[in-house]
Amino acid sequence: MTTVQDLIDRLESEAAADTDPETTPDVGIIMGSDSDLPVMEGAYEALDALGFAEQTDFGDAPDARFTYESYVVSAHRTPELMYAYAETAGARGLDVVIAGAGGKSADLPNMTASIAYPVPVIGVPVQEKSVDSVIGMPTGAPIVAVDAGKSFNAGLSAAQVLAREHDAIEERLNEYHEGLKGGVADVSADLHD
Ligand code: RP5
Repeated sequence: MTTVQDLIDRLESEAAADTDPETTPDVGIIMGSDSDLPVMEGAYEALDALGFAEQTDFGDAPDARFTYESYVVSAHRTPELMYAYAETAGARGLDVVIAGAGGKSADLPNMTASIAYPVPVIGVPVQEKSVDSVIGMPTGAPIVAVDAGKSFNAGLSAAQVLAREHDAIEERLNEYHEGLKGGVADVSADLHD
């Protein structure tokens, strides 16, 4: 059985290893509970649509040039794991973290943002009642967040962060936007048929 300490040890050893950044995940997706998964799946869908692939083995040659990883990390049940994940995010090569949590005490995104700083964290309130907890940060402790349940947008935003450094992602985002425009134009044209 994997223990929380096993996961912390793994994160810390990955952070200490001098791993080729080309072989480490670019985006981290974390959520407070596996019950958040149905809402968080939108982030996976967005990244998959942009050509990212899930990477399960840190440091192994990934199937795709751009990859993401995912973990369940609870701010309240496993605060030490949350701390380790956030603190090692930059050293493990993550460029951006998407963090989702639900309930009224949705603290995983905001605490991760504080600890992982300056790695940007995109918060996803899993429910409407989670919005204030995710976005209610004091001055000087920023978080970027999407609306309740909009994890697909979080995936797009994560890709935008990477697109500043990688032309290939910018091209994929541009194609996605062209597709969106085409979809609106088609629907509009249908109204006039
Ligand atoms: C939050 O508590 C989680 O993000 C989840 O949305 C909520 C409920 O968790 P479970 O009781 O379903 O595991 O921290």
